[in-house]
Amino acid sequence: MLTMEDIVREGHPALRKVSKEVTLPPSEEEKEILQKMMEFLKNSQDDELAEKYKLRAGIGLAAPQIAINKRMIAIYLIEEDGKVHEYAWFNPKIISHSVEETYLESGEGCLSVDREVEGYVPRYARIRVKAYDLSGKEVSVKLKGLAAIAVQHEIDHLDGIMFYDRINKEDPFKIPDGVPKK
Ligand code: K3U
Ligand code: NI
Repeated sequence: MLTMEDIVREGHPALRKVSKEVTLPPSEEEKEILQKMMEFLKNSQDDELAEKYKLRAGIGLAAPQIAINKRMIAIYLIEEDGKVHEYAWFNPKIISHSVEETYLESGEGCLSVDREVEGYVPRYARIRVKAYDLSGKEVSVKLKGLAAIAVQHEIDHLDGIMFYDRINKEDPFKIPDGVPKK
């Protein structure tokens, strides 16, 4: 199983590389890595396992965060209404998005960043993602809310982008231009 020791932190070169596409169909080894990434997320959200293995809770993980520069991400998120977002994806790509932007008022965090970074991270409010699942089947999923933000955060990792790169340097709490006025 993966633990926090497997997660690389700021300064590791893997976090700044553009990751390579996975050749399809994925190999058994690539599928096992992606399954382990999903297992990590589930364990990290299980109070007992998180305490036992000292895991920080995460809803998303990208392969570069375990020093593997391949385009693979896992998302595990249960929304308040019970909707489960469980995605283990190869070669995810945003194929369309809203003009409208959004951001988390609490800012974003990252398992590869051991410090608080304050500021708003502009994200598309709605996205459609095309990807390949663990069986190698093409999927197309429409997302909004935290799930959409998490997927954008993870795809950024595949492109060597950290969430704080997107925070306005002069005014970290400036409401992004694409956010509708209340
Ligand atoms: O957003 C997080 C969360 C954890 C438990 C419950 C609810 C929310 C933790 S931060 C997180 O999951 C990162 C993971 C990372 F760094 F490895 F990519 C992804 C993320 C998703 C959405 C917003 C900000 C960060
Ligand atoms: Ni991150």
